Amino acid sequence: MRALPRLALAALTAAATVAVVSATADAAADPSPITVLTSDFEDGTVQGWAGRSAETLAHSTAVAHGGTGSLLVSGRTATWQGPSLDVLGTFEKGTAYTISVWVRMASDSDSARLSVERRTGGVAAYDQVVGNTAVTSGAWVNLTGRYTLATDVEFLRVYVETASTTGSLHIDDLTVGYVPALPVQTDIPSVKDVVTEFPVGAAITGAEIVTEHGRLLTKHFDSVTPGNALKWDATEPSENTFTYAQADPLMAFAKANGLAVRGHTLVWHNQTPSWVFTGADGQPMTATAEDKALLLGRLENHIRNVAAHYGTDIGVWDVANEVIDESRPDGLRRSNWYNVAGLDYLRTAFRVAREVAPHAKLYINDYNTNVPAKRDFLFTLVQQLKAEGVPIDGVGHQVHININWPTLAETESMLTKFIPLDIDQQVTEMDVSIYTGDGESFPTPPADRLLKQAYVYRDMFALFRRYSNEITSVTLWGLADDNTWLDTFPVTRKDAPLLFDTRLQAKPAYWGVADPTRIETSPSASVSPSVSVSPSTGTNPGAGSCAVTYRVTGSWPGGFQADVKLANTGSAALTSWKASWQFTGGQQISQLWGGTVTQSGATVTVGNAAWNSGLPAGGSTSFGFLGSWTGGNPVPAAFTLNGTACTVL
Ligand code: 9MR
Repeated sequence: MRALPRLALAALTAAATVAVVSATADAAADPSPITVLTSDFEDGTVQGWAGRSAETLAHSTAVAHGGTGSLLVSGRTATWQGPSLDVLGTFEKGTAYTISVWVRMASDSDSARLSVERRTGGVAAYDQVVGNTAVTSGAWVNLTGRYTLATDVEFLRVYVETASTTGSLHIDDLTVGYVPALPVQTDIPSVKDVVTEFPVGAAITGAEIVTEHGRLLTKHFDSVTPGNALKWDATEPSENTFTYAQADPLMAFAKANGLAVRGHTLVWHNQTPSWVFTGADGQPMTATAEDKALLLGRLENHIRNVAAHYGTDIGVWDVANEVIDESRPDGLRRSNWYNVAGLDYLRTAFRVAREVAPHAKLYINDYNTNVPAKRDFLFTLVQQLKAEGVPIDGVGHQVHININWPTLAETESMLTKFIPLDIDQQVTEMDVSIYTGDGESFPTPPADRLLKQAYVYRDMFALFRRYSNEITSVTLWGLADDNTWLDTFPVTRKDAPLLFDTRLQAKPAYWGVADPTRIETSPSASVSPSVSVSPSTGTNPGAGSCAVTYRVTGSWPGGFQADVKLANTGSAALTSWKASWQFTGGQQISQLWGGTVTQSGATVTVGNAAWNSGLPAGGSTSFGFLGSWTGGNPVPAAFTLNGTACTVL
């Protein structure tokens, strides 16, 4: 292990802070991470690593990821045994560390995962950083994940373990680094002060109450939803053993800061331990009277304990989550709950929740409620249950959407549909993905997507505010783009669905909610050149009447992402446009958006797409691309627009 000396680290941090401050007007520029730990095993030692039990750790030259040495772990007698490294003196609370390590089995094939063990007051907790990943003896596999310590600890170790075998394994080239946090902007309006028709909330997980994340939460939001901490697997991992270790710190923070809490969630088909659906005979439950009674008993016990633990501190509960499946003829999801208990699980859940938390509003929550078939099944179910006297107070619309879907009209129909039921409605998990298909992947969010997203947020919030008689709160599913479930769903790629960027700075999306007139003019939108779509006439801007801004927004070994802004500084409008330049570093464009590209050797020509052909006098448009480079990545020196040389900004 090579830990950087504290002084050197302090100097690096100070230097980085300077760079960071100047980056606030340019939120897309991510500085290089500061490395705090490395283990390369090139010095013939085990560099401070130890086993988790009685395994044998030795320096090895049998295989190496980089250089000639690696760490060999042998003599494992359980899958949880593996190499571990003390990071207690290295990790600071609230800092998001990126941990990367290479793993290779000595002879078996298995899956490996990367975790952190922490202990507070002698009680151990295990946080998974990277889940099971296939590993063999034939190649090195990289495990990379992010970890933020949320609590005070007296023991903290990073470790690697395997899923099913106990064979020997190698690790090599661990690096741990972080990108220094930027201070939360205090000179911008708070979302909660702008949107006064209903409380606005955010979901948080893990460490998002400490340092800058906590400040972002309290500056902008009235309410908070624990994203995972109140789910069944977190609160009752084994039968009748209740633990609130995850939720209690969030709840205490909410109370101390005057935040309302949405309780999420009491009954769900996900994140529910398998023991819940295991019968007295040890077999998976089926639709027998005995299994049904056992299941409903467990459900009642769970709700009585969890809802009572927080009493009046939780004013709204998502009692039931995602019970509709519109592909079924009756629209009811065939979950274990339904398969064993039919609709009685819903009747029990709402009845018990009302008994234990009579003050709380009780919700049925679902996604894609803008899809007519799903919306209608949900409506019918709520109507039926309410007619029976089941105490449902509200419908939660998750609103996990993207920049192209759904339309505003579909969203409005989602709201109007439920008005006749005379119940409350809440938007419970809103985020707006920048992706419109599974095949897309951008290392850095393209400017035109962020702009489009800002207009979606503007229009959706305007709609919600118009329906403030129906909507009693709007919650976003996350605080900032550094922590979103969409980074791994539906495929692994970096998404940017929220109001604040990965460094907690306001995005154009934020201005879409806070002040739409500033979407394109605010400093945070300087990364988002305006996209002109208005039709216009004319042909050529004439000499010297265009300006080009070419920015590399992300760069990595062999690859990069860039944004290009074209401004028509002439007096004539263009009905179509074509930009051209020469690369001098062997760059090759692999994917371009916002235009159509042809590249012949070093010469690149980008023409307009069908939707952005018009470029009025004084207007501008932008496109972006991913590319590779071999000999370097110099910025092109000269550009033309429709054959005319442009000023390069
Ligand atoms: O945001 C949650 C994520 O951290 C969990 O890994 C995931 C596991 O199921 O659940 C996410 O939250 C979900 C919410 O509870 C219900 N609606 C969909 C959300 C996104 O998956």
